[in-house]
Amino acid sequence: MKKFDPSLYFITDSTNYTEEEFLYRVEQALKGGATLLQLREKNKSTREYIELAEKVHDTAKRYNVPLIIDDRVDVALAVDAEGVHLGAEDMTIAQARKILGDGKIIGATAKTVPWALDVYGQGADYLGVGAIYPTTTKVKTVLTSTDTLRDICKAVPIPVNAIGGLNKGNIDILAGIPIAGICAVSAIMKADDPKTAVEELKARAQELGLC
Ligand code: TZP
Ligand code: MG
Repeated sequence: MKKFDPSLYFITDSTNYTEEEFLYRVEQALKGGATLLQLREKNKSTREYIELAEKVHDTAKRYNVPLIIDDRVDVALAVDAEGVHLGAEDMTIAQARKILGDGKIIGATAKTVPWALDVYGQGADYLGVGAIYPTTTKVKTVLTSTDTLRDICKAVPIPVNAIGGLNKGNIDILAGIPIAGICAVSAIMKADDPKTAVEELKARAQELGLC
């Protein structure tokens, strides 16, 4: 499967949740209309990552939403996930493409135009660009300006998603930039009700013509 809709890209963070609560929240977000799902685990063993990915993949399949695995091509292969997301410290996009073939989605982080052109040239299917705003999510990142985001959108023909500190109250800053969608972790993961959070974020993004 290669066709995917990045418009409301939900990226998980299981920190501080029991597995049961985490899986419930993921499912609620899918019910709310998340169009793409990324399992993002930074502290699990390989085996734990695979076990959780299997469960999340079972849920995602019931909603027909592709599952992207953060950082780990081996974990993606082990659970036959639909794709991976790779950053500057991970395997290169070219290496991942060689292993995964053309059928899998490969997403890349990019924070500058040259970087975006490089990963696009290596075969990336979409880009995540940010952080647009400071974020409280466990991440080593610097801010990316909306001018750079716009330049990246214009430089590559693949979908570009904005990421970093985004929520329904601040995505108006993205209006007029030809992004394909928005990524959110905490706005959904930490919401009282992840289903409503996705519905509201999606409605606001649509209102602003962002997706
Ligand atoms: N890459 C850039 S910012 C970020 C990642 C993974 C974290 C986004 O999380 P949040 O909670 O939506 O700010
Ligand atoms: Mg990574």
